Parts: sequence; structure tokens; C-alpha cells
Amino acid sequence: MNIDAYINVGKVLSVSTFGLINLESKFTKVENWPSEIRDNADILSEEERNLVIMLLSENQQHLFDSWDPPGIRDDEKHLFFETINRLHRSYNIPGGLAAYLNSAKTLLANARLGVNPLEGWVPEVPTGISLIPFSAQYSAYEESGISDIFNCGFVLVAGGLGERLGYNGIKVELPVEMTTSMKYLELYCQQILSMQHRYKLQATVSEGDAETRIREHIPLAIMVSDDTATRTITLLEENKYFGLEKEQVTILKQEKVAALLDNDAHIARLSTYEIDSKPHGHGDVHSLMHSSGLARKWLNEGIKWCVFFQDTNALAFHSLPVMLGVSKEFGFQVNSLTIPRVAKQAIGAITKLISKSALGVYKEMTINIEYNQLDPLLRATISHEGDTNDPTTGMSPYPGNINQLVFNMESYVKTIEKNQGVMAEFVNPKYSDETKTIFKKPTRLECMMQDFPKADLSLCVGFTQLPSWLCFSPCKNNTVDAAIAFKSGLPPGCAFSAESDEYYFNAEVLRGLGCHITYAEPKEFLGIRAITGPRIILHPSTAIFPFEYSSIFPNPADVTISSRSSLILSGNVEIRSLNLDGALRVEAPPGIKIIVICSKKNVMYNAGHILQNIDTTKAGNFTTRFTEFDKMRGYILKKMDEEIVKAPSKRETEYVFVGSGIPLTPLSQYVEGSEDYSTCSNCLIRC
Ligand code: UGB
Repeated sequence: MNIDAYINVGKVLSVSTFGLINLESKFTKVENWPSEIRDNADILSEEERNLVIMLLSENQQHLFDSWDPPGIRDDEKHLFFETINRLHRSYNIPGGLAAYLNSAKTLLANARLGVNPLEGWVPEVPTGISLIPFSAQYSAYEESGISDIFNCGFVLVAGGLGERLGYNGIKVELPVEMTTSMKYLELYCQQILSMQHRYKLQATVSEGDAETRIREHIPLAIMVSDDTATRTITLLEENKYFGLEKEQVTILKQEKVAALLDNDAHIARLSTYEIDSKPHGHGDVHSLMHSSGLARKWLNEGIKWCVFFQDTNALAFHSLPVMLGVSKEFGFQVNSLTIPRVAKQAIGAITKLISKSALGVYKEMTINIEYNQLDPLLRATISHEGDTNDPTTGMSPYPGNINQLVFNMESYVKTIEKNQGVMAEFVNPKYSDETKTIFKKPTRLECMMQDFPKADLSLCVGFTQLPSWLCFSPCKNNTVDAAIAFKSGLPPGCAFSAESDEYYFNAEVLRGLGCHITYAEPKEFLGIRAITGPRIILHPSTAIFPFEYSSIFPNPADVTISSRSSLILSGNVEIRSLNLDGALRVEAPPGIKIIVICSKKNVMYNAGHILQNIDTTKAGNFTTRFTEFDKMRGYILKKMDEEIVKAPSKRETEYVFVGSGIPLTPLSQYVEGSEDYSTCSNCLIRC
């Protein structure tokens, strides 16, 4: 343990078995302890006594209020100290819990006074790359980035409570959409697995990368917290890591920090012997990547890019090759994926900050300004109107951060080996009075992973901007807040909108290729309106990146999909022609390809899937009949009918499907044009 933090606050230190105690403190003498804890002195170990000295020195006497005399609930008292010790030792800044409380006092005082944490910095709109999907420029970056897919290491931050969503489980177990019910974690694992299968051989390997040549896997790290650890690990175990090898997944656990009651940083209790603690923010991921040795290990294994992503954004990886291409072209050591931001949207803003001192020293950094800090910063520097839209574009001039970050692995490791991965902290208390003295609920210090560039202003930082339909639609908000956001013109960011956007992404990529897609009129559920069809889902084993879609749909002009249709593809599938008005599911198992040739004349028709409104206000059997996933959507997806195409045997490797009711034909026996003569039992239009 390093003593700097204590020296900074001017205290004299001594190293004890516990760590550091303040020898000047009057609390080194038991007689100076408050009576409740003094009475218990004899039952305490030396380490526990030192913790008492530290707590009392830090003005935390209230923690011993209403303690029982010795002999009563002693086990709970020892558990209390266990928690304090954990909070002390796990805090990633030298000085432990005392350093935390001291920082908290300073930050809380600043928050109360409304001190601008960015005093001296003036924001500007940063320059970055804004791309039009599927333009020549987009495709060039995509092509340049694809050879580095196997050189990525993925880091999922999944320690958050999901308080805004109000869901009781872990967010990564939520289904992305109800057509396949694929869970977020399953989707991410399957995407990594598919990237590994498809792009291993294309990995660019430089001469020195001996490890890359023998590396079999793309690694995944998942940061969890006490709130999410057990359920995340159980989910992985129960599902055999969704196809990944257990050893390619590393779980990093972030510890919590003490919750604080007031501006004096008094630690909050849940009960007499129970401390209230909360997650410290996703910024902990960098200190864990460092302290676990994982970042260094990945670098040694030939990982060139570290990809950070959040728990519920199903669109996260479609643009990864583009980001890699941009990072390579511009030498970005930190590349943030951004979207056009609507003023006041609860996403941070990527901003170039300029500081010019009186002595003429010039500094600049491109950094995320969190949504709660942007408005005061703009008011203090640019305009008293704060966070508003540019009247010409109707959008905020600052690109929106979606916490999808690609870091150059080498400079990442270099930086965290210098600063131990410690990120700057902030506090965001919600006050219940005008004098800003009472908190609505206990607060805590937090840190953010996107603050990484603050650690080294010489890092080359940039962004890649894409429209949100291509890269961002999280499931973060409960339906009430989502409806309020929707009404004020902001993205709802809830289960329904995330599901709708997943279908929309696929449909829009197909439409961009030239397929004939008809969109359904938006429907309203629980006060949120969104497009509900067609519902097109491509499993990662079929395609992830937009350019991959063109080999699945080689003749887009021969593909027509109606607004109420559902098309679900998995495995090696090729749709040469299709006219769909209903639900079609094509599942090619590993090693087999299924080619769909349903000529335009044959409308593949069936009752398909429908969305049925559910009345969430009804009590009674509503609570038992519908799952929490249904209730957070306000509808259920009813599968009335669907055509399921599966390969019959493994004798052949390629099969052709020509229409409903007709057995698959091995490609070798397929006679071109035979589909035109097929009679489809479900066809409305006879061939
Ligand atoms: N998370 C952790 O792993 N640990 C924690 O202690 C806390 C969170 P939120 P937030 O894209 O919509 C972020 O709570 O923090 C994980 C950006 O800061 O969902 O309000 C958690 O599990 C903001 O700039 O988001 O805002 C989740 O996976 C903007 O980009 C992730 O961290 C915004 O996301 C994010 O946590 C957005």
C-alpha cells in the first residue's frame, strides 16, 4: 500500500498489520472511543481495532450507534468488519477506504457548490469520421478492418444493477427479441464464436506474433459485480458458455464502494451491522484488466485491439470491422463509436476540450462528457441555453457516446501499467432540498470506462460516427420512463424499442442490398410506438457484418418480404429467391448449406407470427400468465404458423428448398426452374 493519499491530507502514518493507521489520531486510545464500540473492544481482533481507529478518525462514529453490548450479535459485528475491510482493501486507490472518504468529501463539496469540474476547459465539436452506411468509404474501412477481427479481445461490462430498467434479474439474460428469444449474453458469445470461425484464417499476423499463430480463440472478459456475478456465471455454466470454450472467458469481479448518506461522506447502513454499498461504475474495468494481468496476457497472445461494450446493445458488433478500419487508418489508440445525439438524450457527448492558461500553455483532449455534466459545461462556456439541438440539423452538435470503444492494445497496456487503470471519479447525488444538504438516497463515487483518455493526454483519440439504427439500441429503461422519453422525442431505450430496432437493422440491410422490403406501420405498446415488422433475424452463424449479408442474399432483386413476415435464418443459408408473406425459419446445421429458391411466383404464405397486446393493468392471472419479458413489452408474440426448413440428413452438404411441403433436394439433383412447377400447399397464388 502506498502512503501518498495520506500524505496528501497531511496525516502521520504507521504501518500496522492492517495497513495504515493514523498515529496522531486520538482514537488510537480505546478510552476515546464512543461507548457502544468501546464496550465491545475486548471482542475485537487487532485488525478490527485498527478498522475502528480508521473509521473514527474519518468521522464515522455513527456506524457504532445502537451497537449491542458484547455477547449479543457478535457474529454480525465481525461480519460488519469483514465488509469494512473488503471496502478498504478493494478500493483501487492507495489509502483504501479512508482515501475514498476523503475524495468523496471533496467531490461532494464541489457538487454542492456547483463547481464546474471542467473549469478552464472550453468544449468544441470534435472532428471524427462520420460514415454513410454501405457507401464506398464505409465499405473500404470495413474491408480494411476485417483482417483484424481475430485480433480483438472483447470486454463486456456487466456489473450494473440496471436500476433504470427495474428488472430483477441480470440484464444479459434478457431476450433481445421474442422471435428467437436469444439472450443478450448468448448473442454476444455466438457472435464471438462466429467471428472466430470465419475470420481466424484471415487474421493479420506480423512476424513477431508467434502466439497469434497458435491462439485458437478470440478471448472474452466479462466484468461482473456482487449484484451480477452468481447469476452471470450460472447462466454461462447452464448454457455451456453458449458454445465458447470455458477457458476463453474470463470473469473479472468489481467490488463495491461504500454508499454515502450526506455531504460529510457518512457511510450509509442498511441495518445496525450492515453497510450499504454500491457499484463504483464501469470505469473499474481498467484497473481489473490491469490487476488481473489479463490485458498484458492478451497483448502477449497477439491481441491488437481491445473492444469494450455494454450489456444490452444487440447492434454492438455489426460495425466492428469499420471501427477497426478507421482506427488503423487514423492511428486512433482510442476510437469511440458515436451516433447523432439528440440534446438531453441520456448518452454522453464526445467533445474536444481546449484549455489555454494565462501563461499560454495549450492543452486539448477529446473525451466523453457525461450527460449530466454537458449542460452545465455548455452553460458555463458556450451558451446559457446549455444542451440544445442545432436548429439547422435538429440534433446536438456533439456526437453521442454509446460506450462501444476500440482501444489499441499496446498503448492500452502501456497506459494502465503506468496508472494501474485507475479512472477519475465523480459523484452525482440527487438532493431533496434546495440547500443541497439532504440526499434522496445514498450516493457513491463512480468512475467511467470512457474516461480512459484522461489518463494520458497524448493518446490519439477519435470517433467513428454511424446512424443509431446500425449500431445502438439498448434496453435500459423501464416502460414508464421509456414512454416519457418517447413522448419528448427521445429514443425510448426499452425492451420494445430494442426488439423493434433489431428487426429494423436486418430489414434495412436487406433493403440497402436491393431486396423488396415493406415496413409495417408503427404500433403502440405501453405508450411507445415502433415498427414491428418484418421481423428478420440472422443468427451470427449466418451473418454479422453487413457485407456478409450480400453473400446470403446474392440476388436481392428476387427477394420480397411483406411487412407482417418473419424470416429467421441460422447456419450456412443462401436465399437465392424468395417471396415471403408469413413466417419462414431456415436452420442449417454445421457442415450443411441450405439454398432457398422460391421463385417470385410462389408466395410463401402462412399465418405467421402476430404481436398481441396484453393488458398490463389487469391483476389476477396477468401476473402469472405472462413472463416479465412480456410485461416489459406490453405484448406477446404468438406463433400462429411457420414453415421450418431443416436439413434431413448429413449425406449431402448442400440442399435446395423450393417451397412449402416439398422435401429438400440435394443441390446435385436440383433442376434449375423446377421450383416454378411446385405446388405449395400453403400458397395463395398457385404456381
Ligand atoms: N456497469 C458496470 O459494469 N459496473 C457498474 O458499476 C456500472 C455499470 P449504464 P450509464 O450508452 O446509454 C453509459 O448504467 O452509466 C455496466 C455511458 O456512461 O447502462 O448511465 C452496466 O452493466 C454514457 O456515456 O449506463 O451510461 C452497463 O453494461 C452512455 O454512453 C454499462 O456499464 C450510456 O451508457 C453502462 O451502464 C449509453
